[in-house]
Amino acid sequence: MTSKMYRKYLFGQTLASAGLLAGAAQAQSVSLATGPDDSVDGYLEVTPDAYGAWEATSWLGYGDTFNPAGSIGPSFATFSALLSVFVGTEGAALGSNINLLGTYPGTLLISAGANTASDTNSDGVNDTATSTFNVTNLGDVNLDFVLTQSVSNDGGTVSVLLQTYEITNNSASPVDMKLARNFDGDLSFDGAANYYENDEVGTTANGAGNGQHAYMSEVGDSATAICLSSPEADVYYGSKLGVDPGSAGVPFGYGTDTIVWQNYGIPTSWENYCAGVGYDVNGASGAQPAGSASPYDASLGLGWSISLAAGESTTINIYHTYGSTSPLGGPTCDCLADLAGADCGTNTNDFFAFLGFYQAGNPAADFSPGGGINTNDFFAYLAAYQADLNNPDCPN
Ligand SMILES: [Ca+2]
Ligand SMILES: [Ca+2]
Ligand SMILES: [Ca+2]
Ligand SMILES: [Ca+2]
Repeated sequence: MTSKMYRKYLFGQTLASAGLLAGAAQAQSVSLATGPDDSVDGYLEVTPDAYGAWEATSWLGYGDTFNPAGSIGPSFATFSALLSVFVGTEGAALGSNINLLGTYPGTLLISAGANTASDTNSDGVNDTATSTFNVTNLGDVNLDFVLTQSVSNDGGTVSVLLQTYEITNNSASPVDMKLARNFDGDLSFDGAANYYENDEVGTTANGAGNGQHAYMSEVGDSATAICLSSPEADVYYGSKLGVDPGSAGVPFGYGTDTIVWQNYGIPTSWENYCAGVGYDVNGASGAQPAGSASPYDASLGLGWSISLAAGESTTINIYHTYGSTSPLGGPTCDCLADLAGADCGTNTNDFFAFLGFYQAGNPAADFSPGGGINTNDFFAYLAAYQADLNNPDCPN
């Protein structure tokens, strides 16, 4: 047993011996799947609870199953996946798993209603769930959430879980909050005994114009990739244990630990950083990037900063795309030269971003056919920029 597994095992044993696991409600977890047959390439099953969290069976959750394109059969991908909310120095991990609640002793109170699953495409398998929950401090924090979760397949080997969180501030006071999504994948598709030691993280978000996202996969195998994305997110990160973004003294952890918790949100030095790649740059980490430490555990995250007036609502969409390094679904941007901020608007900020990518030889500057970055790409970018200036959908 590795140190990571042993640590988690001990934690579970402690809870079990304390009697805390007896009758523990994994509140309202439901199975959502793309169809009845897990032998089909692209098959996806996830088991989220009423808060949108799910965990591996080894951590007393109900797991997930994905069948990647090709000879690899159905296998599990997630250790834990959850959203956390922070208001100042108060916070809550939005999940019902007894291990999660032990790891993140929240100061905000959470309570959920029913998680109701349905079969929207009449294939005999539930694919959509709806639920509501509340986050409060019994004082000036009172947030109501309406959550819709659905799985779908693209007709091929890529499937997606879409989670839509509608958030309403029911307090009489305005609220500033930070949300953090954690996806601690432990990809088992390689079949190795220590399957979670050899995953890589990467991103293709920079220059893509479709919001912040990052992915993890078995090294170099996009069929096994899971991409975490949100058009509304402000920041992403791709984590490998031990790597210290910007040498800021806040290294990445195992993926399911308390660093984000202790910082009341994603640490500033992690924002838009991918291990082994850097800040605001596309690429992939490999299994053991510089600075990483055994057992090289990998995870992903997204962050949002949201302010709501009394009574105001907002919506965020979180996509877990299985079988691709880039997001399936969600709005895409038709602005060809939109490189800075991925905000579907083209202006001089995008031009300067291009110059930076061009100088660095970053693939985000590859605008002309053929590999490599050269003057052809420079002229192709100028043409794209001019086209955007003439496009009323790309305000500048
Ligand atoms: Ca397969
Ligand atoms: Ca169905
Ligand atoms: Ca693996
Ligand atoms: Ca992991």
